[in-house]
Amino acid sequence: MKSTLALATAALVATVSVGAAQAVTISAGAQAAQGQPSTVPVTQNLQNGDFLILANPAAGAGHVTGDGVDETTRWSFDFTSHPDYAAFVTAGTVGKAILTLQLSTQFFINGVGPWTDIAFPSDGTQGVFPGWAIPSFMNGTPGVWSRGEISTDLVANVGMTGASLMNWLTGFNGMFPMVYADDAVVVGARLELTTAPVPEPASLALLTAGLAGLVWRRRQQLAASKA
Ligand SMILES: [Ca+2]
Repeated sequence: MKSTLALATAALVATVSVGAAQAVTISAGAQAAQGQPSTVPVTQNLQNGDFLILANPAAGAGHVTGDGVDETTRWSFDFTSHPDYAAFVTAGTVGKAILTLQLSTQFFINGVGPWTDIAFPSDGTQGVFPGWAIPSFMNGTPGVWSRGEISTDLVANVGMTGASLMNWLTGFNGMFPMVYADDAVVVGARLELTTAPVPEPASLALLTAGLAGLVWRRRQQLAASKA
């Protein structure tokens, strides 16, 4: 009885110690073949490196796929080959999700772009919400390509939950489908996921001390019952 309790307590302390390990971070990127792609007719999709730019026949007259106007772009972040992927999934919760987009556009309204754009995890059917409403962060002249980079934390700044992002990641077995729309060419993208904070060392020490106290008291009780 006594040894069983001691073993169980040791196992519990060991489990807590593993949980107190450093936060795990995994990242994945996607890259375009061309920042100003060779365009195709508006009725055709355009694969631009890792990014698939979807045809949009509803775009206005004169538009083509790849001009960075009224276009939806899809890709997947591939975490499957990251060495810490398994450890990340085991940790169970996403605490931070830093999404970085490099955009190239020639579509400026009142000198700013992109215009009313959005990005979020999506496989084309379902998604994780709320989406990231991307502010206009580039200045430029219509018809002249400009490039810029912007980042956000999808949890802290956008309002997606860590649980829904983890479900998305595991639901696609380490692939992480994304969508962006609609007035720029996505040149590059990166997603860095970090596990949620672990218990503070102080509270962990208290927990361990509490368990040690329980073991000591149980031993005293056992000793007393044998006396
Ligand atoms: Ca737009």
